[in-house]
Amino acid sequence: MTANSYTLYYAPSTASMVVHLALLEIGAPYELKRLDFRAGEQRDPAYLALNPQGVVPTLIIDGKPMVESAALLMILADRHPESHLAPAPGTPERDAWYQWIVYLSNNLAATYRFWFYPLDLGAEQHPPVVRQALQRKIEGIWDRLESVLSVGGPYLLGSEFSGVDLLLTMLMRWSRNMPRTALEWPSLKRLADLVRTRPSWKKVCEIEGTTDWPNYRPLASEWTARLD
Ligand SMILES: N[C@@H](CCC(=O)N[C@@H](CS)C(=O)NCC(=O)O)C(=O)O
Repeated sequence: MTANSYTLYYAPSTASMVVHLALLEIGAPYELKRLDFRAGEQRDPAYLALNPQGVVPTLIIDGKPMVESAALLMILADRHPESHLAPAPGTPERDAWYQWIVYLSNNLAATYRFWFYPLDLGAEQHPPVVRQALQRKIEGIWDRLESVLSVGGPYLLGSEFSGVDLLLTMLMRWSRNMPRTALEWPSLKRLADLVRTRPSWKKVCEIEGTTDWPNYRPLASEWTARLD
């Protein structure tokens, strides 16, 4: 086994996307293993041995399975400082980088999990009151980010792109079938437009076979939780 050997277990359009994007930004060789969610491959015992929660991503780093998309982004940034996915350690920019990764992961990603997986809250479908509460929470996060980015953008750390912008853009993309997509917030749209012009974004869409996300406005009748 050589140093920097990476195998990413992924499913298109999911939390594995940010890890895939980071690997592409780094330019390190990696192997991909796609899981078919419809076939329930994430609950296969062999996969559960790697990732007991039965979710993606799992990144095998030099033979060791590691999980949690935000942690994997931080680990990859540390292992490849030359990729500038993170500012230098010990700087105020690095402090802000940690802050935003944890904010996005704890607030936005965690709320999305409930939005997309009603069974986590014990129901096949959310009652309208829960659905509206989750939508309000997500939109409140867009409001907060918009106020930060409108004065301090275009990126989350200001003028410099970093890996946290990959995380944010992936999470914004998940709103594309919601009543209001994150692209309705102008400074968020500006950030996403910048990230979507990066070669890593184009490449990830090509490899995973996902669409970029158009300015799609669903009809109210289509307001269903959909991952793809
Ligand atoms: N906190 C985890 C969440 C991972 C997660 O929920 N992944 C979803 C896709 S976005 C998944 O694998 N779902 C399959 C399932 O729950 O059956 C992370 O960020 O890595």
